[in-house]
Amino acid sequence: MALVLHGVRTNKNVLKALIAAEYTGVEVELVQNFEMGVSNRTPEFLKMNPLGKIPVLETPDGPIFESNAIARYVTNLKKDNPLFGSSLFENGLIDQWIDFSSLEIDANILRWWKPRRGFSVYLPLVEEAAITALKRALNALNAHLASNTYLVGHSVTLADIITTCNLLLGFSVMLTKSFTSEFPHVERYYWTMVNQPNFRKLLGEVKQTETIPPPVEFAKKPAQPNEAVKPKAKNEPKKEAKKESSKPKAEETPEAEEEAPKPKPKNPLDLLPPSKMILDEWKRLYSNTKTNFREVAIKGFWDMYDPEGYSLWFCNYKYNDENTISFVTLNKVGGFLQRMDLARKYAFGKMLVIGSEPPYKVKGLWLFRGQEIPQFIIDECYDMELYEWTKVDTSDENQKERVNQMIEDQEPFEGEALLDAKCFK
Ligand SMILES: N[C@@H](CCC(=O)N[C@@H](CS)C(=O)NCC(=O)O)C(=O)O
Repeated sequence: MALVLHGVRTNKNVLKALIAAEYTGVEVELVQNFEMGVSNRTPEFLKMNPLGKIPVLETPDGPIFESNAIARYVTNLKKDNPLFGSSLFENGLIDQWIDFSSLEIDANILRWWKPRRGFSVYLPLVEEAAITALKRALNALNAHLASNTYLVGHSVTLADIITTCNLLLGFSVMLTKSFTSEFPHVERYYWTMVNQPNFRKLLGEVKQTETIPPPVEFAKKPAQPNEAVKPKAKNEPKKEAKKESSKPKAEETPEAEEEAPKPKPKNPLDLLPPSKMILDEWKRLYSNTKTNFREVAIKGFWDMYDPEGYSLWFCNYKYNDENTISFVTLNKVGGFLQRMDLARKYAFGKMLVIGSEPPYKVKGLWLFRGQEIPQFIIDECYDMELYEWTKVDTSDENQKERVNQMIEDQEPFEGEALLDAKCFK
């Protein structure tokens, strides 16, 4: 008889058990007509899990909650299951990676993502700490995967199932390509795993998010944790009772609670008259120029630059006196560039951290589509107001030369050494 699992099929914690069941050859059926925010609030559900969280597995001996425990239980239903490795040591390593991906990866993705969905308070410093910790974990994972196809041994284990499900939420909602490209072995691992037949059967086609959602304090209508799925009004027709399909739907994401996607309004910058400057061409030229930077990249920039379609801006951090610790200053700039992700199609930027000793100065150069700093960036990236912005007058040769020096990371810059130069492209 099939075991009954409570939860929604697109939830990454539910998927851990479903994928483990697929590998193990155990029948696990999702409970019918489960409604997030409703079914998990009933007294019957709270008896199974007092926190009212999914997933919960009903077993012949009683309910189990906590997704990793459920996935282990399902895996244990097959004797000598290779998902647990081939030795006591491998079994220990599998537990190691399960804990690592849950505590170091999943927990930090959630710390970053939840405030941006309105499930917890958005605090920039907390977000920065979460991103730093996540990158540290992904660096360690990346190093391990540089010489290993799977986390443990030479085939898929429960560690891969749980780690991939944890990465699934990240890749689907927060970790854009520009973020993950720092971790090429994690990327390779992730795409290999989600395309394994037993994963694909449940996940369908998996896509990577192209944007990071803005913090909810800037969004038009904050999502409320328990409002995501409201109980139906009495006179609303009841959905026909049917068994949960095991086929994935491409548009669903492994989020905790789901909302109907809202149609995206067109960005006003897309409605501007076309420009002869192709931003991606400039970014490619910048990235690919390794020598003769002045003659090739800088000259190329001015050849491409379209003063009608784009504008250049200098920015100067307003609180340079506070930049007394080098790594905090660098993290601050790194966080700013992360949050600018939403502007990637419309901007290029250089941020210089200047000085050989504190306090460090942070100054930047930005190229934006249009004649003004785009309003959506001002609205959605709180860092913008921490800088003074001055439009570059390109008829002034001194200002043009300053642009060149910033693009080029010229050192010394304005008489001082550079602590770092970061590029947004
Ligand atoms: N550590 C738990 C986390 C469970 C969890 O947070 N579930 C979320 C969905 S991913 C939930 O049910 N949220 C509803 C709530 O918090 O009330 C596990 O791995 O099972």
